[in-house]
Amino acid sequence: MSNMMFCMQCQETAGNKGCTKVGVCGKSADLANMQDLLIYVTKGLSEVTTRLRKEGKEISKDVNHYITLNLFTTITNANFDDDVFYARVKETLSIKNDLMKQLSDKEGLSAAATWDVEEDKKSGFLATLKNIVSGNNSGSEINAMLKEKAESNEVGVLATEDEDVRSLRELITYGLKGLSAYSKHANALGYDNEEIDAFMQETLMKLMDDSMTVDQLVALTLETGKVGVDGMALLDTANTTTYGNPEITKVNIGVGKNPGILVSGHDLADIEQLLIQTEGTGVDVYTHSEMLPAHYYPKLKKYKHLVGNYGNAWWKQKEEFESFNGPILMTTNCIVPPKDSYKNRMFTTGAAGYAGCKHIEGEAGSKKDFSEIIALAKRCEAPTEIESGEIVGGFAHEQVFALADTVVEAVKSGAIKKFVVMAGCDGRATKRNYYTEFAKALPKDTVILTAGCAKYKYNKLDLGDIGGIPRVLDAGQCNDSYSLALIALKLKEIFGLEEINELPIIYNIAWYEQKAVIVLLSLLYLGVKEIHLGPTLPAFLSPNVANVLVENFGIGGITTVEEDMEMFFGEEVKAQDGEISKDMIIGDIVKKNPENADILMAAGMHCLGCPSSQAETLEEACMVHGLDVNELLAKLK
Ligand code: SF4
Ligand code: SF3
Repeated sequence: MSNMMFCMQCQETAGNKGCTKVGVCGKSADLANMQDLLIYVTKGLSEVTTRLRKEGKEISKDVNHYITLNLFTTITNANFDDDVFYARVKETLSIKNDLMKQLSDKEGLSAAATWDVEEDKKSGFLATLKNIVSGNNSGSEINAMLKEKAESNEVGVLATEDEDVRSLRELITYGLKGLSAYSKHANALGYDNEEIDAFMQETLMKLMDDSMTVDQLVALTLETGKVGVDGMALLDTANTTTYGNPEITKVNIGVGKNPGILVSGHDLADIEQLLIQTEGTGVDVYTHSEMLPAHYYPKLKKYKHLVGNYGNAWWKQKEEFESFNGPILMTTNCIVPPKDSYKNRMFTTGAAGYAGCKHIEGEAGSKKDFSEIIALAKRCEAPTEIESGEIVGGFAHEQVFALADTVVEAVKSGAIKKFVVMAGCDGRATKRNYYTEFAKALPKDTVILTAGCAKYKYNKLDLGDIGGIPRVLDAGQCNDSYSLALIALKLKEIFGLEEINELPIIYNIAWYEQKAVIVLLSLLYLGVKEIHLGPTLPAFLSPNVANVLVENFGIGGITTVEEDMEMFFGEEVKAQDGEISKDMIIGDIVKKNPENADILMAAGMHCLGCPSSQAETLEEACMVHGLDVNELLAKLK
């Protein structure tokens, strides 16, 4: 096979491990290779655990958690620390060696499962490994061997000539990585599901099985979606049991006068511990990007010093972390390689990591010590204000069910015509401005259902409400896409529909990181059709695999806002063309709706019949009549 291999990490481009795109993700080719090697040895370990289960032997929670964290550590933009990968590869091999001793049937194990045993025979690898494990570390020698292995063509799920097999393996691998994120967060709150762990491990093993046909891999892809739903349910139970059900919440986007700590990523257990440890210290806590939904949970929002959300989605962190002035704690992805100006106040924990940034240790569910971050915060200035006001969120399933009567009434009366699921990820590519423009162009009788950091493209626009129901309903993190599925299923039940696709719901999902893949697979498993993915279709989908998705599920991409409006809404949206604005001609405003004439006359424009009304804009007319254009515009809208 060629040396050009698809990158295991990158969602935006079909890059390769030695790609010139390193500037895009901030990862070196060496680091990308080591991440692939970690997946490779994790597959070997998973083959051993899967066999042990078949032999009726129990696998400990610690091993399950370890495998889950290995997967999560390699997720898009979570960990950029080479040392972490070298250490985890060695530890994974060591765990596997121990478990191998319990395995009765060692016949036909894959190369990934037997790898270090072979090396032992050839080059004394195991002897060196034993030295390392026993603390007698001659790290550079073993690291050189690992590096060599990582660069070999054997490593990587894509080590196959068949592009369809490769594409499906990649799709499933990303799905598993997303699933590992759900599991890891649930584990951190003391929730486990051995069936999910066993599935993840068995599937990792199957990804090395060259006898699996394309059809079998397609079936495995859907099964991954099914377990994805289970994983989301597990995490939802963990979050809502621990912190209560999210509720409608106004979140301050300005700043206070105290120094603050900014918490980013998705791990609620981490922010809770930080809130407990900062209480009464005079240090405030702010959320950033995907941590925003922490404000929606009763048992987190009760902390008075959780004062607001600072900034936007992950990709703007270089400017926002700079102006925050205080320490930043990254609990998961997405990390942008930090600037030197704030690198010494950026900390990581859990699966997140960055060489040169202090890592706060602690296993999932253990007590972490954040005192160093708190002490640093006390020496920092308060954050610089970059915006002010509030945003509203907290529309997870229970909160929406509580509003079900109002929502159903609005649908029945025609006040709400359609829901548009715009969940997913945000990113820096300018083509993603499509989502801002799409949200603005949506007919006013539509409601956006969102989850994930994609919301930052439109959650600060004034999109208004429909009879008190905000036009953007934020269910929470990308992890909370489960809520959107539950809301859809509830509406299906209330309206007595046969199947989910009869609902007036459009799916226009933005994607970037690997968790988006498990959201997609879960929706497919739930039978949702005609999902549109943007800004581009995943590059790793081979033409045949893309065809399977198009033919069986009606998956599509996006084009321009205008064309997509036409596609989704047809005539309806044309009727809404020419939304009233300040620069609209008075005559056109009246033509659009004759009742507008009454509003204009009541405001003092008694000259509607005069010729100038055919040439003057609303703004010009307001100037002439000494009226406030914004006030009048609001009335007309
Ligand atoms: Fe290149 Fe993307 Fe892989 Fe980074 S993640 S090395 S940008 S292909
Ligand atoms: Fe965002 Fe990374 Fe996807 Fe969790 S934080 S949604 S991109």
